[in-house]
Amino acid sequence: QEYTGMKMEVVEWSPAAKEAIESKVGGRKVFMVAATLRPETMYGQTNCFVGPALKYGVFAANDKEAYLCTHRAARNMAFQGITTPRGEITQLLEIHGSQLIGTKIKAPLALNPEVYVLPMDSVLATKGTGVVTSVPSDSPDDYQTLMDLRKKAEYYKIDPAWAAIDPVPVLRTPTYGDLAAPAIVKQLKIQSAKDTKQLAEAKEIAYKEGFYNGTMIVGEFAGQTVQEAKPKVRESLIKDGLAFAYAEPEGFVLSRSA
Ligand code: ZZB
Repeated sequence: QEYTGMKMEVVEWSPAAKEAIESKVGGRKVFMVAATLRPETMYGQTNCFVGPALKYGVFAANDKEAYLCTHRAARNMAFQGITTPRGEITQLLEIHGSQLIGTKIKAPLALNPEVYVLPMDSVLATKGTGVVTSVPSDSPDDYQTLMDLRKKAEYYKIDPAWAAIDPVPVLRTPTYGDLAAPAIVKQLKIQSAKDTKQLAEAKEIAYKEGFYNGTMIVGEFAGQTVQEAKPKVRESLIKDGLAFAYAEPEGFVLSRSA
């Protein structure tokens, strides 16, 4: 899988993270790195998700920057030469996902340029970076999780203000309009993020519909099809230093450690 690694710069740590992190990064700028397959939807980011029960690390990328992700992702980045020196992992500290909730970060390209970190139980430690940027307009999982968090903010121990940004229209499809994910969630009568089977189906529909029938309605490539815009948005993010190419080299990593 060829992901785009989005560099989401930390603006303000949550109180629990501040204590654990600030003194240990050697003055480096810290970025949470979110792995996405949908760079063209980055205009519609409204928050970011981590797995509250997952373990994360902050890893030196070089003398000036550090990346927050799972150890597994840091290892892949080191072998891909994304961090230096190539093949070497420099972990600065370890932190639990739950401690990151409420951290404020920059979301490159987003119409809402600053967003908060929220919990999502279905984030997999074995995929991407373990950090997921949330686009509720086009990702059914993100939309339903955001709705659940809003409904039960107290239960999830979040400040409602962190989940206050509404889905932002990014692309238009003939069948589902400007907000495909909410429309598909409604159509499939999905009630909560625990409806995992229907959500998997919704994701499949949203992917296909967006990719084959979507037209951009915001950003530099508004008016172009999603298929045209996707690689252009990606290239522009990478050129501007806001993202990098990140591959999920399952076989590669296994053969290295075998
Ligand atoms: C932004 C985005 C916008 C995404 C969208 C999807 C959609 P796949 O196809 O199963 O590989 N993701 C990334 N890492 C994780 C993780 N560790 N655990 C759970 N989810 C993760 O899924 C790749 C997508 O799953 C990624 O692309 C990311 O969310 C999420 F409008 O980034 B995406 C219809 C989907 N729409």
